[in-house]
Amino acid sequence: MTTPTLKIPEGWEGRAPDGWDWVPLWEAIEQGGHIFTDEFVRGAIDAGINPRVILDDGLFPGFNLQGDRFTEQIIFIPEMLITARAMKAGLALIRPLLAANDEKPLGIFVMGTVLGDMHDIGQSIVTIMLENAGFEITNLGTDVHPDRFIETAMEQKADLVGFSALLSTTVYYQKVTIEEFEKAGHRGKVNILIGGAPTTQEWANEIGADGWGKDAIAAVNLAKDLIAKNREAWA
Ligand code: B12
Repeated sequence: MTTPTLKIPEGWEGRAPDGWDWVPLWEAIEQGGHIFTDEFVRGAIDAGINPRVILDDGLFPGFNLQGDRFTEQIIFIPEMLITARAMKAGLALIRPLLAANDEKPLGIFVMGTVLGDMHDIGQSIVTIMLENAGFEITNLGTDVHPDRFIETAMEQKADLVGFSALLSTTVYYQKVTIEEFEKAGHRGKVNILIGGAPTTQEWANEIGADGWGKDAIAAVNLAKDLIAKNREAWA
């Protein structure tokens, strides 16, 4: 077993104002201090720090430290949950700053975490980045039944649908949800993207997804590449 340590983002000083100190935020996320996180992130925004820098240099170090401890079973669900709550308090503040302006959306995207899976930090980050890139997103949250994905895709006339899964047991529902789109006769109308730590390009190929994104940047590039393909399908 390795003892997890805080990974300090290289060169962070150059991305923050002189004298800035992220340590209180790293510790707040680590300890699950969501109220302090909210206040600190507001201060970082007021100080003019780029929201992506706040995410990478401010929010992730404490989250990743706890994530590594959770993986090593040094901490357990309650501690991880309060860290996730603090992380989400920070994400909520930077989301509007990263969101796109009111131009016509690049495409309509329905995102969610599949049935049985409660993990939503990664898909929330992908959602923010897609919004930032100009997509209109409906995020269905976690534990999403295949029927709900299908109903929402129909209502929204979605171009793209994204299924996140973090458990080796729930990736199965990525496959099931694709099958349900097929059974409902809507598979040809949407591009389906999958993601989440246990997923791979091979898994995406195997279950017939249109793409796999290893992270939020890959997800945006993929979504942009796919958008033209089925644009007229709902016409
Ligand atoms: C936080 C966390 C939790 C929190 C979730 C809180 C929340 N609101 O999300 C809580 C405490 C609730 C939790 C619970 C459980 N967890 Co958990 N959890 C984690 C942890 C530490 C971090 C996950 C995370 O947020 N990563 C950070 C984000 C940014 O990364 P990401 O999700 O991979 O997303 C990126 C990419 O994958 C991609 N992406 C993600 N989604 C999508 C979607 C699309 C469409 C695209 C294109 C891309 C994309 O882009 C994202 C951004 O770059 C991981 C371990 C780890 N260090 O990863 C374990 C982990 C995922 N959990 C695990 C387990 C076992 C569980 C539990 C079963 C524990 C238990 N005994 O009950 C429960 C399951 C509950 C359930 N039914 O879902 C295991 C899974 C093992 C496995 N392979 O199945 C892990 C790997 C820990 C471990 N090694 O043991 N967990």
